[in-house]
Formats: sequence, C-alpha cells, structure tokens
Amino acid sequence: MAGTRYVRYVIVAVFCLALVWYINSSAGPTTFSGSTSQPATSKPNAVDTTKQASGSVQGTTPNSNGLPPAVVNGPRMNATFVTLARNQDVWEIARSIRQVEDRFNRKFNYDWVFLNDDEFNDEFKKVTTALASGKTKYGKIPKEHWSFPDHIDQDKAAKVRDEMREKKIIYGDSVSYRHMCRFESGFFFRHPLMLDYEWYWRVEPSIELYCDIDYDPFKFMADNKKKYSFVLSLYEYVETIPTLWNTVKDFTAKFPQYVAKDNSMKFLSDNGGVDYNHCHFWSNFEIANANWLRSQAYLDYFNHLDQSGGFFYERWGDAPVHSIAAGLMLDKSEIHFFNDIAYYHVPFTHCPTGEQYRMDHKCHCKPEDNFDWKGYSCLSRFYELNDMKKPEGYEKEQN
Ligand SMILES: Nc1nc2c(ncn2[C@@H]2O[C@H](COP(=O)(O)OP(=O)(O)O)[C@@H](O)[C@H]2O)c(=O)[nH]1
Ligand SMILES: *[C@@H]1O[C@H](CO)[C@@H](O)[C@H](O)[C@H]1NC(C)=O
Ligand SMILES: [Mg+2]
Repeated sequence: MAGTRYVRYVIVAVFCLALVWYINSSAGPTTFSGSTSQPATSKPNAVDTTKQASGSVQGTTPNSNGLPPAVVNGPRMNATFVTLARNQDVWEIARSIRQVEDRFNRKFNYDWVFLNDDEFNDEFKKVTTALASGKTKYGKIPKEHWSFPDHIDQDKAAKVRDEMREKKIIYGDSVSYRHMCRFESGFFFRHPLMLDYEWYWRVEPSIELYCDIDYDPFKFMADNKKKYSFVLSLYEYVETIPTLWNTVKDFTAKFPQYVAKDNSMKFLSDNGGVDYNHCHFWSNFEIANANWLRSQAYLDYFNHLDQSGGFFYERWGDAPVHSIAAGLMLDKSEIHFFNDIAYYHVPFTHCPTGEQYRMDHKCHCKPEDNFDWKGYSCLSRFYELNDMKKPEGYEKEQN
C-alpha cells in the first residue's frame, strides 16, 4: 500500500513540473481568443489576428477538404415562427430568438411574425430584426380579437376575477391574460400576417432550446402528415376549466361529424370521454398547421367555446383548448411528439432520455431536469395511446 502511494506522489510531482515548464516555455501571456477551437495542447500563439483580418495573409489557403455547407440546402416550407409579445418583453424574447437561431434557424432562415395588442416600438423591432435570420414582420392585433365579446356579462366576469384572486389561482384576476388565452385559442392564425403561411412554430419569451436541430421540423410535419405537435404535456389546474369538458361534449353532440374516428380520447380521458383527466399539450411550444386551425371544424369549435363565455367566466387556457381540439378532431397519427426538440419554459424541461442521444445532438440540458416521465407529466399516456416504446432508462427518471 505504502509503495503505491509513493509512486503516485512521484507521478503527481513529475506532472506538476512538466506543467510549470510548459507554461514558462510558451511565448508571451496566455490568451484565450474565442474564435479558434483548437485542442488545449496546441499553442494558440501562432495566430496573428491583425493579419487574419486584413484578408490577404501569406500562406493562407481556402480549406478544400469539403467542410459541410454553412446553410442547409433544399426546399423550404411555407412556414414562420410566431411570437406574441409586449414591448417590455424585448430582452426575454431576444434570448429565445438567439437560442432558436443558434440551434436551428440560422441554417434555415425562416420568417418570424411578431404580434402585439399594442404597437411595437422601434427598439423591439430593431433588436428582434437584428437577431432573426429570416424576414421579420410586426403586426398589431385588431381590437375585436383582444376584447370582451358583446355577449359577456361584465359584472359576472369581474366577480369571477375577484373570487379567483381570493383563491390565489394563477393569473385568476387578470383581464389581459384572458384576452391572451382567447387570442391564442381563436385568432392568432387569422391575423393578416399569418394568412401568408401554412405552418407555424410558436415561440415565447425566455424559453430555451438545448439540442441541435439539424433537420427541418416543418418538412418533417408535412412529409409525415402531421398537423399538431408538442414537447411537454401535463395536467391543467382544474379550477381554471371547471366547465370546459361539458362545453366540449355539447359541441361534439352538435357536430359529431368533426370527431375523428381514430382520435386521442385515451390521452384526454380515462373513462371513454365521460370525464376530462386534464391532460394537455403545453402550447407555449407548438409546431402546427395553421390551415387546420383555419378549418371550419376548428372555427366552429372555437366559436362554440367562445359563446359559452368560459374564457372570461372561468380562465380557460389556450393549451387545453388546442389540445382537446387536436385530441378529438385529428387522427391520432397527426399529432407528433418532438423528442428531439429539447426545451424549457419555466418551470418544466424536456431533456431527451438517453446519454448517447444527448451527445449526438450536442444537448446541454441536465438529464435530471427531464419532466417526461415524472408523475405530473402526461407523456406516458401519449406513448401508450400510440403504442410507442419508451426510451431505455425512462424508469430511472420517474422520480
Ligand atoms: N402583446 C401582449 N402579449 C402578451 C400579453 N400577455 C401575455 N402575452 C404573451 O403571451 C404569451 C404567454 O404569456 P406568458 O406571460 O408567458 O404566460 P404563461 O406562459 O402562461 O405564464 C407570451 O408570449 C407573452 O409574451 C399582453 O397583455 N400583451
Ligand atoms: C402559403 O400558405 C398560405 C396558407 O395556405 C397560402 O395562402 C399561401 O399562398 C402560401 N404561399 C405560398 C408561397 O405557397
Ligand atoms: Mg410563457
């Protein structure tokens, strides 16, 4: 035992001496100029940045070894990013755009539509246009899409907000949050700027993307006949939607022709549709087909819900509204789970299960943060409904 310890001391001492010699022998102070990514053992001091910038460096030749193209070639889909935001969200959305561009869009350059109930200011436009690689467009939401419909009883709505404030229900006392949820449920896809596109990818402020996306998810959706997609799913706060399911049942009784034969009822209900289990796709991320939302079926659905007043007499979120529509009116094969889009929106993370997978896609999320298999996630139901095999190691991520 004592012998091996002695040998270890000698090795450590020799290593330290070698390190000191190496540091002393490298000419000049050690600088870490960010642009090169050489292994730590090769000396960066040979790079003269003043010459490099001048453009005609002696002995410099283009790399003809076939580096991959900087931008992905091939067709683009008729698609856009869409963000609803206020002027004061500018730095939060700036972070989101940076991440989406770094991980995906710098290679694809899709457009970006920004919508607001107010006029966007110059700073917002300047910052977001500078960060986005595609065309940026800014739209003001028409008043009718962001206000109380005539049939809403204002006193009744105000009383509900007071009650919800007392009960400390999240956003329960907010008028603007209700307008936002109603707008995202029934109007954003009908904004004039959105009519130019078939596909959209919704992005909110302060989200994160954790893995490279090296292919085009819009094209994937089109090629595989998908209409709606998600990355996180969970249970809705029941206090915000007490009568939503009954209102949906009235709708399907009135319009049975809109219910898909091979639907995802098993994701939404544990007793064949009698009760809602509150599972929904988290709609702050969505890649979906806007023409589906513009279909008569979806518009009839939205109008039916809107007439009931639940956006104001309760606090219906666009997540359960979209999810129930997708779950009942789409074929279950038309809904896609994007396992490869690692994502964060406070407070939940989708970090793909499996180390090899995360390495291959250059992910930087913390595996323990993955919400997929936790008790409050609905992803298992989606897997079971669609006979999908859960990834290896998922059991270890359940707690
Ligand atoms: N223009 C505008 N956007 C809003 C308003 N309220 C929320 N949003 C946007 O609507 C989305 C959802 O709002 P957020 O505060 O993130 O809600 P949460 O994700 O449910 O906590 C985000 O993209 C916000 O920027 C509003 O009053 N005006
Ligand atoms: C894109 O899709 C929208 C909605 O379907 C359509 O109106 C528009 O003409 C399409 N644009 C192109 C270039 O195909
Ligand atoms: Mg949000």
